[in-house]
Amino acid sequence: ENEAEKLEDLCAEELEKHNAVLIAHYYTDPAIQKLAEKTGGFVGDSLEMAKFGAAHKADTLVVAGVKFMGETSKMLSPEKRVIMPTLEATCSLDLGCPAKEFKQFIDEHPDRTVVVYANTSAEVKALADWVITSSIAVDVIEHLDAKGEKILWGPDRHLGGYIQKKTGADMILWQGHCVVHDEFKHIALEKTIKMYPEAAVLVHPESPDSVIALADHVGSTSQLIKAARDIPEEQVIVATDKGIFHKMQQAAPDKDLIIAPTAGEGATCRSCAQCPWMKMNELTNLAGVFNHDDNEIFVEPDLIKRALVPLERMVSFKK
Ligand code: CIZ
Ligand code: SF4
Repeated sequence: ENEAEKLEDLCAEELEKHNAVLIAHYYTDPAIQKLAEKTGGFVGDSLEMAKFGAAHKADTLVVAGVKFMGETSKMLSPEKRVIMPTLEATCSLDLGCPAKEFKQFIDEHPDRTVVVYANTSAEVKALADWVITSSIAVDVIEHLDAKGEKILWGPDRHLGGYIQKKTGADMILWQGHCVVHDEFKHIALEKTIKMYPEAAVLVHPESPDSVIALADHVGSTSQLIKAARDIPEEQVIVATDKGIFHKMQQAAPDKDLIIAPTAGEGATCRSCAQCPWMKMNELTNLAGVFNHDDNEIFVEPDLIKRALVPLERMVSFKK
């Protein structure tokens, strides 16, 4: 047995000993995703992760992802213990949307329905009428627009702009962005497309609109995985965190997956299609997750009560 296998076994033993289940995001290290698969846990997008956690019988949910995912899991399963390999793992959308300033933004537009992306703090969710993920974003905004509602959207400006274009809804956007998706580049992607003229282009809508414009398919993580499986093309260029390749390759085993370029030629990228916070989830900190008490997620009961209103709308939304 090599070191990595030993660590993996140790993690699996610890999970079992503590009646815990591992719930991982698509963007985490494949080693973490494999462990979740092997131990009866789950790999998915943030909404699927929270739903899986709420339905599971384990006492403890180990959430490998970023802080807002731990918080959402806790709010949907307040009776369970929710712990994370590290509480340092956050998200540039969450960081770029402080509750106090977002509250001011809302107060400036009292006539608007407040819709926030799941990638926000519990405090920001508690201010919202709706929480949505990218998998249901367009459908929910269409539903609200049809009722004549005007929207105040936060925090991702690219996703917001994409939904606005797609639905024609009246939307005012908070100007946040994801450091990973914001780095996908139009010109460099055009070059990649020239190199692989037969390839289909799949893009996550947190990417800039100039990159979305080159896409054959735009969608959430789970939707992109389904697209990779269902499209006829043998080659697929993908603009999202490359952690997704683990599950995408399982869904489309014979296809050639190519990561979209994150910066112009010769330039250095900050994230290189890898979320710096997702990357903080490692087998080493996962192995020790039960040994200390400073990595548990707590959310104030009053905050849970308020945030659950828009969260439950998200969970029970049907097109
Ligand atoms: O970019 C993210 O963090 C995503 C795609 C989150 C999610 O909803 O799974
Ligand atoms: Fe946030 Fe972007 Fe990382 Fe997702 S990939 S957690 S949106 S910084």
